[in-house]
Amino acid sequence: MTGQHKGPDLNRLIIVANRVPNPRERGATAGGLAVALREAIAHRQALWFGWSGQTAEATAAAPAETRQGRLTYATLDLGEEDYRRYYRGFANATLWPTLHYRLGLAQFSREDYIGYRKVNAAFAAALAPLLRPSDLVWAHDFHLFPLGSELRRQGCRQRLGFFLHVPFPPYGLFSALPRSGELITDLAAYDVIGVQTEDDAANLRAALIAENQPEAATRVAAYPIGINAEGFTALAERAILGQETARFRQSLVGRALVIGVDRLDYTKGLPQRFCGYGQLLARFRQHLSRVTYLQVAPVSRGDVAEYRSLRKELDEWVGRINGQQAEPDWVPLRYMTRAVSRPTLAGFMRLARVGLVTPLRDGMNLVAKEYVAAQDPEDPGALVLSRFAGAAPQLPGALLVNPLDPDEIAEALDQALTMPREERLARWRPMAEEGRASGARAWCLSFIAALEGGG
Ligand code: GDG
Repeated sequence: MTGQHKGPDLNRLIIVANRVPNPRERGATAGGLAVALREAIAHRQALWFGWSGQTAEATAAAPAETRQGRLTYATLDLGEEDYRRYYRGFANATLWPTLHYRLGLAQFSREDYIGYRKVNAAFAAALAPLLRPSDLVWAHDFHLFPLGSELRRQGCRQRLGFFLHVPFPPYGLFSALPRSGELITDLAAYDVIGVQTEDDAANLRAALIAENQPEAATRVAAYPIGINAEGFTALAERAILGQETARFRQSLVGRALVIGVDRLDYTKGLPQRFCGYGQLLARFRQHLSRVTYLQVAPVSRGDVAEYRSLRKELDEWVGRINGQQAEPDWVPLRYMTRAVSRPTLAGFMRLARVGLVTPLRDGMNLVAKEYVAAQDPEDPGALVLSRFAGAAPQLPGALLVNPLDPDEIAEALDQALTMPREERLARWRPMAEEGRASGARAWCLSFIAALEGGG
């Protein structure tokens, strides 16, 4: 990175993503993507294109545009039927579980698949007229596998990039999905095909080769996403002095805090994690009444059946653990399904002795990186991390666990809670350095450099 930006000479960047952040809401509930992209594109002309988050009778043919400085947002409302088939159906109930290695949870319906392709074609038809010849197009995530080939069908000759935020499983698993060959072939329309980790890259290359796209396989590379670590550290430093963190700290009355922050999703391993915490209290009795675990789990995709049953299961776990272990003056597990503001989250993470991040599979997992960035450099906490998070190879100081094994989680929690300060420092320092060096901006710039043909 040179640190210089040439402003007007830079090619305009077109970000295409299922959801476009609302320009007026600066992020109480911002997801991983919005968090990572915002400042990284601050010095370019950019167009952010995608679904408005609203439904209408029929999918709009032309987008509504809002300008904010150099950034234009262009959004389409989705027709009710398209929303059900494309978003709730094929994207969330078919592709999401499959890409997270959960074939048993995947539903397949031919109508949903057709709806998914139809919305990708509608996005391409609405976007193509807005494109200038030198634009760079960067499509995000599993909602948009076919977008590149649909843009080519519209006659677009721009450089097209695709980044998959979630894992890509081994071909043997992915190919069990009906029509998976078409989806893999669609990816060959992109000039740059990015994934989070080397494992994902190897899986996707093998899939492209198996589907007779060996040349496209050479365009696959890993671009591990990062966060704005300095920004998050500053947020945590400010928040720790604020009223909300002070109130929360008081409520802990000196007990060690374990924190978990995840969208309420079955990939995040929450039942196993709660069970692991229950095992900690049952097996390592010295922690009784000395530890509090706060799990923030804002509800997502509440209209998909698996998410509703997960919520019920977690309610039961919380009731069981607190019912069995609580004292009149101690609630071992505090659980909230409301989102909290980002500064509040940063303050709570800084306060926590342990960050507990145990997804069953995760493309990257930004929470693990946020936890590291939020720590006090004089007295950092310890991170317990799933070995199946894409972030694991980048966070060697974490205590890695198999998230399916509650006993292993309990043992790691005990180790983290009793870890001497010297060891916490030695584990944390290199992770914090790595987090600053490979942040959101570096991630964006390296992908864009590849898209420009220079990377
Ligand atoms: C996908 C991939 C990949 C969560 N609760 C609250 C809140 N959050 C924020 C976190 C973090 C973000 O949401 C979640 O990011 P993750 O990376 O953990 O997970 P996904 O949403 O599944 O994201 C993932 C990511 O894309 C980027 O490529 O890492 O693997 O699945 O920033 O802090 N933020 C606020 N309140 C909450 O209650 N403010």
